[in-house]
Amino acid sequence: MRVNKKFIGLIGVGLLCGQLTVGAAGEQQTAKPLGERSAEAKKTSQALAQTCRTAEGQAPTMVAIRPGQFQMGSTDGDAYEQPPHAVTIPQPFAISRCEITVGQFRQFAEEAGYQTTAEQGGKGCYGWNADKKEVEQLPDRNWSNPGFKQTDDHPAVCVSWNDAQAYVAWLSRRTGATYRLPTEAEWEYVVRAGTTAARYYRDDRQCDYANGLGQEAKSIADSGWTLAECDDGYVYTAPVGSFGENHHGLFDTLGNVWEWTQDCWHGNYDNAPADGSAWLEKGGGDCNRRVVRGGSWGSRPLLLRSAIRGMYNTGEANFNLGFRIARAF
Ligand SMILES: [Ca+2]
Ligand SMILES: [Ca+2]
Repeated sequence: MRVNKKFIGLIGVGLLCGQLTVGAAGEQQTAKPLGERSAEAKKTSQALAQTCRTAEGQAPTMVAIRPGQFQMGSTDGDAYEQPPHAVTIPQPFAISRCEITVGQFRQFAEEAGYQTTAEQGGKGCYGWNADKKEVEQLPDRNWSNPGFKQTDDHPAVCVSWNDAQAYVAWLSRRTGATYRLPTEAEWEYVVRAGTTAARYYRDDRQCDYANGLGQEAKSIADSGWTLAECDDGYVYTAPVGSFGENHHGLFDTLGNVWEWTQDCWHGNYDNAPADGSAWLEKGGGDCNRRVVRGGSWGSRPLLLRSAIRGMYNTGEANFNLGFRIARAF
């Protein structure tokens, strides 16, 4: 694999691309949802999260994932998530440990001279209109001005699906590796990581593992909003890796920002592919809308589940929507 020396893509910690092998496909063992985090576990999380804060010239840190099987979908939510069905992921792949950050996105935007869809023609990004108490498209909002304070370590928001495609195309050119968005099945496979419960953490531990709507959001909340009983400390986005990682060492898969996937929108899983590939036009897929996953800082607990599915227009941007990336071996 060709590697641009100025821009190295890592898989795992300290391993150059192509040097990592993963095991053969097999039945994934059932894993238990994670519970209370010890002081030692928090220290490990902090060290792992540091690997997401990449230096200039370094691609986002990737985690190698073994092939395997899992049950996709759920009967906990609405018809979107049904029927639950067996999926086999036939090939190893890698996925970014964290959501793509503002710093990583800036490096792309500046180097490629790229204008996001929110910036093109003053279209803007959907955000909170405090006067109207409504979410609406605001012309001055974009990834560098989403309407709340973000550092380079916060997840990039106000990026459309088209922007995410431009990012992975640029990163692929830059590194010689093949970067892309994860498929919807890959996303759920890595997030579940062998768990079959609604979440990879215990239902009573949300604020240890996810940035969602908790008691901290009372300052912006409407009376009708459902908040978690705990306080996670972040009203809007949190720097990536601020919470506990899942069994694969991935951060913020549930919560912080919704994440784009490659798949076109289908209203349920009837005749969905069983091989982990992206489900596109086939079976009536609406490719003007793509699947988003995982819920965000603005999501009530019911939306922070491994099986939750949403959809968004490919050319629109939102202040609670970002992405993480995948990479082929
Ligand atoms: Ca929060
Ligand atoms: Ca997320």
